[in-house]
This record gives sequence, structure tokens and C-alpha cells, in this order.
Amino acid sequence: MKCSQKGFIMALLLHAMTGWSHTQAATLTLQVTSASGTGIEDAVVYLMPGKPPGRPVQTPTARIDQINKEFVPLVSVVQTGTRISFPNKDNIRHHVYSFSAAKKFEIKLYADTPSKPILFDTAGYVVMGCNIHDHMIAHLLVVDTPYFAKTDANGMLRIADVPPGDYSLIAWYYMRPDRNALVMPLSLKADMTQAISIRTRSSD
Ligand SMILES: [Cu+2]
Repeated sequence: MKCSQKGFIMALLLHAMTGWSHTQAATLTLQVTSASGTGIEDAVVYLMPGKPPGRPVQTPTARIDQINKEFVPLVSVVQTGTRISFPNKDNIRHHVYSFSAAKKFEIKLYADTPSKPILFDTAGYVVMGCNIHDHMIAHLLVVDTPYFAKTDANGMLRIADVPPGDYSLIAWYYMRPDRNALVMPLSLKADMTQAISIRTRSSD
């Protein structure tokens, strides 16, 4: 066998091997836009597998700060079973609460970081407020899957490390929290880049 042939076969093998390793985990890259094509910030997209993912909670803790009498971030998404802490970065006290069905809780008037994070163990939408500052609001979506992400200012998001398979892709937007903005089947075989448009208002 000539040297060039060996090289060719080596290249083929290498290609097959990298191709194979790609199918072990795929990355989904999405741009989420409105019907008019504008990138939507703070939209949540998650992938529900046909069978339970069998993967432990990816980020067992998360945080929602209070800075200048605002919740930061405004929108969060976590996997069911995540604990969230609520550090108060202001030099006034806050009183965080939620009456949402997915999680009713209250952290009475406090400064600094409350000692116990709150466990979110039920999937659903949780809206939080502050008893002292009525304008403060934070939106949280708790999802039964480790495959989720939130869009940046340009409407872009990435969900990495997803096993190839069949999923329901669900988009959710905090301006119409009681309804999904989009549900579609997604067959993920390898890295994929796609654009989706969602409905952004309750009246849509
Ligand atoms: Cu407050």
C-alpha cells in the first residue's frame, strides 16, 4: 500500500471516529425571533425527551440576586430539584415571596444572603415579588429536563451535550407565561442550528 493510500484511510478512519463521537452528544443552537424576525431576549427553550433523561440535576444550585431593587436575572430557568438562593445586594431589606402553585414560599424581611436556599421540586411557572417593593418581579420556569437554555439579547441560545434522539422542543416566554410560545417535535441526530419564531404576547 502506498503512503498516500494509508494517509487517505487514516483520514477516513479519523473522520468516522469524530463523526461517531459527535453522535454521542449534540449541541442545538437556536435563534428565537418574533413573527417579524426580531431576536427575542429572555425566551426559554427546553427539550423534553421521549423517555426520562436519567441524568441528575445539572446545576443543583442557582441564584437570583436583588440589586437596586430589581431581581437579577429577571428570567430564570432551572431543572426540577434545583435550590435557589436569594442574595440581597442592597443595603435595605427585602421580603421575597411567591403565591404560585408550583412553589409557594416566603423569605421574610432580610438583609445579606438568607441561610437556606429554596428548593424548587415541582415543574411549572413561579413568579416572585417583594412585599416591600411592589414593582419587583422575577420569573422562573422549573422544567423536568436537564436540556434547557435562555436567549441572550439577540435571541440566541445554545443547549449543549444533548444525547441524540427525539424530543419535544418547547419555547416559553415570560410575557405570556400561562401558555407555551411554541411546541414542536425535534429529532436531534447531530449538531444543529435552527431559527424559530414564537408568539410573544398573550393576545397572539
Ligand atoms: Cu424589596
